[in-house]
Amino acid sequence: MKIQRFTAADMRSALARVRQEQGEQAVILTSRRVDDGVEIVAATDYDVELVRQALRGEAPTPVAPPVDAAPDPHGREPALRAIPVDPEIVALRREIVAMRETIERELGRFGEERLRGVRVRAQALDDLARYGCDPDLARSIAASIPADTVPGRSRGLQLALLAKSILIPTHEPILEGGVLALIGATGVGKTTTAAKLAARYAQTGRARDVALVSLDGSRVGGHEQLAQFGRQLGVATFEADSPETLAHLLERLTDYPLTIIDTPGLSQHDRRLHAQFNWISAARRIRSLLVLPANGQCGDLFDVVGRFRCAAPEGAILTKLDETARLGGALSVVIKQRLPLAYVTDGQRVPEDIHRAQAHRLVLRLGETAPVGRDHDHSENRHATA
Ligand SMILES: Nc1nc2c(ncn2[C@@H]2O[C@H](COP(=O)(O)OP(=O)(O)O)[C@@H](O)[C@H]2O)c(=O)[nH]1
Ligand SMILES: [Mg+2]
Repeated sequence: MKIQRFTAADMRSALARVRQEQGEQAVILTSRRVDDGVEIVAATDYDVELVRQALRGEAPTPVAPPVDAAPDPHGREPALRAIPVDPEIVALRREIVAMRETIERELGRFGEERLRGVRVRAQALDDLARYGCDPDLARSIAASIPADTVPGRSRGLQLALLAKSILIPTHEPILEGGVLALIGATGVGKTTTAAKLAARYAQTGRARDVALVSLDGSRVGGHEQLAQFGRQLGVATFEADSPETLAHLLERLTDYPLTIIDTPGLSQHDRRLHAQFNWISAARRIRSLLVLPANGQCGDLFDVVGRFRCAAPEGAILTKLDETARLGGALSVVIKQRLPLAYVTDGQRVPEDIHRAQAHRLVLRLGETAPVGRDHDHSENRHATA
């Protein structure tokens, strides 16, 4: 069973987070008001038989403690007894899930209609949709625009609100040194970004202070791609094909202030490596950054973030900004998943096309690259770019 604690400003956002992270089968164990909103404890992957026993008052068969159960500050046991398991109750729960979805959808629609009653908010909803922003995020931004805002100011305000919600790490991750792994799906730009980061680090000091490690031996030419970048940059490149060789290699590389690990993408084959990667990270601290393509579909990106949550990435890198006109989708994902955005990349050149993420630049880019809306007053736009 996987038990997690979620906090959010209100019940709707808390439920949305539960659903995003634990899926439709999640069961709410407890909910309560806390200082800054509401807190929900929810469970998924629970053992139906164990719960049945608990409901019948029998001593449950011993099982390993849930590894990722959220620690309860009050030392309470998770409220197992609150989980309904009778088939009828299960059916009922499914209905409740469906009802909850309908209510949330209706609330969303209702909220949107109400927001649309105010011109500047309607404009914000349209603009944010054009940028590719997630509708939930768009509504919460539109709702934060005061109703009496002068129309000419609404676009600036909406971008400022969006910029404020992008988390940017205060320290540049590579400058903290240590072992940094780039994780993410295949083809998103991990290898290229690893080379860009190594080159960027070398620019601040010496090329021999950074090592590159390739774990991508499963693909023909996988190691070679990184090795080629290494040769161009004068950066030492190493390979590891198993968790054991990686652990051994990292021992040898402790003298390097920074080691960047390039990982293969997600696939059936890599799943084992991924699991063992977690194990190694316990032995020597490997931090990770999740690489997400800015031109990806919002839903796919949410999925990827969910799948890599077990590696606990400390932040994200958005790649391929140059390949999208709707950057709002990817930005919505990092905002809603509270992933600090460390870097962005906007081209294939190494190392020129990598930059530290800057919230205001990103939101300005939204306006510049988005397709032009049909029913808008663009006097403000002209004014802004004049
Ligand atoms: N346009 C553009 N292409 C990129 C960017 N980053 C990487 N690429 C390209 O995307 C392709 C896949 O990159 P690669 O680093 O091999 O991805 P990996 O499979 O995640 O390691 C390569 O052709 C890269 O040159 C970027 O910021 N913009
Ligand atoms: Mg690669």
